[in-house]
Amino acid sequence: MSSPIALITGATSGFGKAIAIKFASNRYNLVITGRRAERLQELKDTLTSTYGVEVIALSFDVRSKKAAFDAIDQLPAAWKAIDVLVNNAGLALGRDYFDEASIEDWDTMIDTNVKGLLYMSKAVIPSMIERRQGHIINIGSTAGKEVYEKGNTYCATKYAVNALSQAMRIDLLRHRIKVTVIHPGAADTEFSNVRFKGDGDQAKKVYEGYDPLTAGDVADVVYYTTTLPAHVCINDLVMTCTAQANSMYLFKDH
Ligand code: NDP
Ligand code: 8X3
Repeated sequence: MSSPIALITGATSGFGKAIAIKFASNRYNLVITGRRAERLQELKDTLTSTYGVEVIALSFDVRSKKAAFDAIDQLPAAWKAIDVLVNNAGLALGRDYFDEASIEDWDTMIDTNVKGLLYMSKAVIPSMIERRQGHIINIGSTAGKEVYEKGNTYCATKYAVNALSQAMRIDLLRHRIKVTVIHPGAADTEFSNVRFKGDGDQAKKVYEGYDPLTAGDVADVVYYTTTLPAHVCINDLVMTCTAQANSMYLFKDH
């Protein structure tokens, strides 16, 4: 296979799906992952027919250590040479005061956003080390830069993504592996539907009165970080819509 390979977690929706489309349109072969197998198959069919790239769809839960390692182990040898790993799968559950929030929601967020990222990175890194090249792109959040009211554990998981990105960059220097963390602000995806557990009205309100980021905006920036020369690495990048300054300041005017 002469085309580079990108593995994108959480490709069934939002950023992950848009990132998959962006990389496919730039001639990457792709490993796309997520739990919803039907959506993965649909995306695989679209990418192969539209862009003529090769795609492997792997349906599993990143919270399962065994499933994450098995997914990488079972890849054909040529596909183990992953050039770009995008750790995108993640979620927020609930927006509640610390004392009122659900411990089950906390467990799910920690297991997905932090442990899932650790498992996927640990499974993919050996082949990058072997080839002395690779690029890991972690999706953080403005929530990992400033804590906001009722953001508690979601924010903490994104602070962890930020810390782990720094740690990986330092520890993987000797293997010539690039580590980038991108922190988007509010973006209109299925994120708020998931956060508010299917309450569409509450989810819709999050994006009213301003023009939020789109998944495509984030995909463009993720892809851009992979286009730089071998000696250049974007380490840490915060991106918001023009109406947003950070986690706390969002200007709504329409
Ligand atoms: P979406 O809900 O649209 O997409 C989330 C993706 O993560 C889905 O593909 C979902 O796939 C996958 N996912 C969730 N849990 C698991 C799991 N246990 N195992 C495997 N895959 C999983 O949201 P976004 O695209 O907005 O979110 C993507 C990332 O961006 C997340 O890490 C989020 O925290 C972050 N982010 C989002 C922002 C926003 O405002 N939208 C802003 C900043 C960061 P499936 O359900 O099929 O498993
Ligand atoms: C998602 C953005 O502001 O809901 O990470 O935390 S926010």
